[in-house]
Amino acid sequence: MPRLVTLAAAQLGPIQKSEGREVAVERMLRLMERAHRRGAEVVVFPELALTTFFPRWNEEDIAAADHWFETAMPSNATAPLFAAARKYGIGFHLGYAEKTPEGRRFNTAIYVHPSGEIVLKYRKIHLPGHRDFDPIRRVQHLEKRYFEVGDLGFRVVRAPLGRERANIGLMICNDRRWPEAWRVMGLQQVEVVMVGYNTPSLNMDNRGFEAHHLRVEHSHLSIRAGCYQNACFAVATAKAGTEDGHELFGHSIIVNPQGEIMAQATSWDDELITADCDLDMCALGRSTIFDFAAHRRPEAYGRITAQVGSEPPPEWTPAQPAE
Ligand code: ING
Repeated sequence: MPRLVTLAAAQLGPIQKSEGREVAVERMLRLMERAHRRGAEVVVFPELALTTFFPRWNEEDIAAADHWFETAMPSNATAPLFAAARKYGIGFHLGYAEKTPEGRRFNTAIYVHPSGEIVLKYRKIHLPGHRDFDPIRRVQHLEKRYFEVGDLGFRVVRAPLGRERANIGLMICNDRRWPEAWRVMGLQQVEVVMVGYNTPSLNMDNRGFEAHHLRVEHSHLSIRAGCYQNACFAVATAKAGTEDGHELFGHSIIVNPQGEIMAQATSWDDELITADCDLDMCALGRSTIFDFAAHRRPEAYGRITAQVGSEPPPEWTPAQPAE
């Protein structure tokens, strides 16, 4: 008997710096209503879904950025999302900037049960970009300034998903580029990874040429590989479009454990894509090619946790001197 769940990626178009949370929440409620009509049981919203991608803006005094952060979840502004979840019987994933009562700041994501209860929380571990204003860059990417490295690890939990129960894991944006993030969850038998992202459509590092089409290609490559190599589904949802002149790409996708793209957004605006996912599809990879217990050799992987950066290899020299 298949364990069928209808998953949805609720891609958001741009949110301008001047637009408040209520604008984003209103658009998200429309997408939840559409998801309900489509029979979707879970909706995945993007990273930092309530505001513009503010790490592109430098604030000397970090407290001046506090208005981008949520100090409560749900809050008055986000309570309608929790009410809609109960009304439609839909679970949802939400990415947002979190400021804790102790004043710590994280790039955070939660998965919320249709009852409105938070099932799982994750705080972004791989923070790309830089800490201080970088004059070389075309656009700033100050995630290391505004957020601490997440302290909750890559946890997987078995919880209701639609009418079934599934092993659910969360990651955020840049995490998808790091195979370690996928594998730590694969080692917990993750079946559905929910990942939101805000990714510039052009390389802003200004430190070398990257062909434009590779921006989307690299994102899809990372997600498809993660799913295939860990026998899981992923719902990857973009915030897209032009925010105050800065373009983010869309191309949200739902991927199956064979690494196949089941559905893809084609706009750079608010768009809902859905897929009927048979969670039992994870079992094939997990019991054959990626049967970790049968095939993995951790004794050969020491460098992966022993090292942070890479180091140059030893030089080879010929045993016999050249004539
Ligand atoms: N954004 C980008 C991402 O990882 C980036 C940053 C883009 C890094 C392209 C490397 C290459 O998709 C966030 N928010 O992590």
